[in-house]
Amino acid sequence: MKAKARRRPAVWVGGLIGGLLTLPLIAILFVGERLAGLPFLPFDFFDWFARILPGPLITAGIDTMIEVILALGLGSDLDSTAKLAERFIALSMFVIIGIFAGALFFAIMNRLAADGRRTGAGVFFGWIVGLPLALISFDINISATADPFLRILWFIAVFATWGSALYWAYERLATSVPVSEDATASAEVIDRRQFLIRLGGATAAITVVGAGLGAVLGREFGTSAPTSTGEETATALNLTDGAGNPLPNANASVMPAPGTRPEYTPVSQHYRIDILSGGLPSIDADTYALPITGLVENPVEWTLADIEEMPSVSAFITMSCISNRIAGSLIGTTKWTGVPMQHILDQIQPTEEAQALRITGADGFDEFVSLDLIREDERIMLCYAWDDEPLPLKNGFPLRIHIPDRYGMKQPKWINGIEVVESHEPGYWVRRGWSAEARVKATSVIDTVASDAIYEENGQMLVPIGGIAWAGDRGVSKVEISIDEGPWQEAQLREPLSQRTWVIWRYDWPFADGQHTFEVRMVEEDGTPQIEEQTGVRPDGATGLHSVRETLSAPEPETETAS
Ligand SMILES: Nc1nc2c(c(=O)[nH]1)N[C@H]1C(S)=C(S)[C@@H](COP(=O)(O)O)O[C@H]1N2
Ligand SMILES: [Mo]
Repeated sequence: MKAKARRRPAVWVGGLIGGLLTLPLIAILFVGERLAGLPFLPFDFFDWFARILPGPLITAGIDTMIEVILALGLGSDLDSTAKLAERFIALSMFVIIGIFAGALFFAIMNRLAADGRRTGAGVFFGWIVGLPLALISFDINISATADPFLRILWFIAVFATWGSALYWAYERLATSVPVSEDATASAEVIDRRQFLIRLGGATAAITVVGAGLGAVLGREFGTSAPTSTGEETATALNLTDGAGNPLPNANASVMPAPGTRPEYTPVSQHYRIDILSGGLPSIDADTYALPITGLVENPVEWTLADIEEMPSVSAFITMSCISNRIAGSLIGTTKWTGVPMQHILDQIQPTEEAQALRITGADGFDEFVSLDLIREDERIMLCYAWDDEPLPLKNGFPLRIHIPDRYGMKQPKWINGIEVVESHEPGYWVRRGWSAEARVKATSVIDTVASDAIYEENGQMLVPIGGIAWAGDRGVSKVEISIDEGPWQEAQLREPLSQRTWVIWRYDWPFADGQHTFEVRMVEEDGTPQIEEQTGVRPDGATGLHSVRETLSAPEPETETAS
């Protein structure tokens, strides 16, 4: 006697179901992240994938996404749009994995299970899919706060559930419905369609509830945006530092165009980038000690008080992330105070074989700095204060290093140890394919075309245009603006806070009504022009010119209008 009639559901139906079931899986992983600091696998997978792919490919993918998001009017500023794009790609990739896995499962089951049930096949398959994802997560995720044991249990549970649901759906479709003898093919089709609709509804419901729950549980993923307090924004005319002391260029004659970013970034608004997506390291200032070990005559372990008693230097410094896009917000300027690293070398006395420092952060980050570089450059400092205050926790309390002319990735925060070593090796991001040198690329940005500050001079209407230009410690000799692809016009340069900060530029354009394109470029102090060719941030930092489009119209003459 034959068992119940079985069908072989199509492989594409398996793909559909695999994809559908992955949506609630994502939602549940999201809730786990928010509630218990468990890893969010889609982002772990994306990070891993992004690192094994050739850099330009992934950058091109993200740039395309950004263009789509901007074109749809869904993004505001470029950095949050880039994050949005990354996350969207990450989630899509995860769903695609689910689709392939579902199709594969149905194909396998169609071969194996023609003669009946294979209980446990779903759970087993779920684990097979989950295992590489879990391994990737353990390798790459340093932000999850949950205990590793809990993580393992979590992965076992969620993938068993996902696999079981897949198996259940397969069985449901493979087993004939108890319809009458004369059941027609069309009855089957209707039954299958209804099943898929109900499954779609159920997965959608779980996904929405899970995502909603995750959202209200309120932990923010990833590198947090700078926190801005409304009052501090939107004026470049801050002539004092955070403590109210006049800035060194307070008397500079060139004033920023209205709408230019603050020349001195309020510390609370300074960008933050690091490998931590969850909480910040917990560091106790009273018990903190910095060990400097390895190839030294005089190993030390200094408290913060020891370090603060040493000779110190202060400098106004602009720092940027290597992943700052053209005109991005991952750049800021403040006053750094610390101990010259040359002084520290004098104290510890590296041995003959010593070549480099390996500096580690409390988050597991590390970078190498060559001793030759320190000996050549007295400006390299072990920094303990920003804006005359101890470093904010998010910006590296209690100690971080400053290396002029290098992107942030070469400059560890939360320093908890320095080892003097024999060779200069690739640091955290260099091992992951980013530039070994990480020398800052020259950049210039239009912050404002101040259409609300149009003014008249000698019968000519002028619109102030302004922004920043920066080339690490290499200085800015010229900034030029081109309007509607016309000839390059030289802008005025405001005296900078220091050789290591950005320069505020300004150009007052005798404008014409209508829509215009504005483009900016700069020249370094030694005459080197800014690189005009567009390249993405990976692996060496972005190049290319910034341009904006703006529509201008002359203000109504002499009528006071409220705005
Ligand atoms: N310990 C540690 N230091 C770090 C990082 C990190 O992830 N961990 N990120 C680096 C990168 S990529 C940048 S751009 C700067 C950012 O410093 P900020 O967050 O204070 O702006 O820190 C650098 N130092
Ligand atoms: Mo960075």
